[in-house]
Amino acid sequence: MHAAMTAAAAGFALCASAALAEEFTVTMSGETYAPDRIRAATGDTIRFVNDDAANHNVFVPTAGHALDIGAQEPGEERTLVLRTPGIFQVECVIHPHMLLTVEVSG
Ligand SMILES: [Cu+2]
Repeated sequence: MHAAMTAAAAGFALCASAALAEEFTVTMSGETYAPDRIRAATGDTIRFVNDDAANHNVFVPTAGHALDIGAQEPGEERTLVLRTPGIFQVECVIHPHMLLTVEVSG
């Protein structure tokens, strides 16, 4: 009885956190990420939309968050799920002046 109640409570917690997950949209336009700073929580997602005529990229050099999605062509969208708390920097390797700071709370 007690075990069953615990399982039910855990199931509810999972559903609640999924329902609360947020999606942030970052536009790559004019060789900038907009917005250039995001405060999110684990489980949230960032949707990168390339609105430029040039290829862009999502590259994260920060240890523990490292990522490189390769070339993202004009019109393409990529989604990043935030699974690890911390602060990391996103850069475009093609245009190193494109910077985005992401803060992920636990
Ligand atoms: Cu770029």
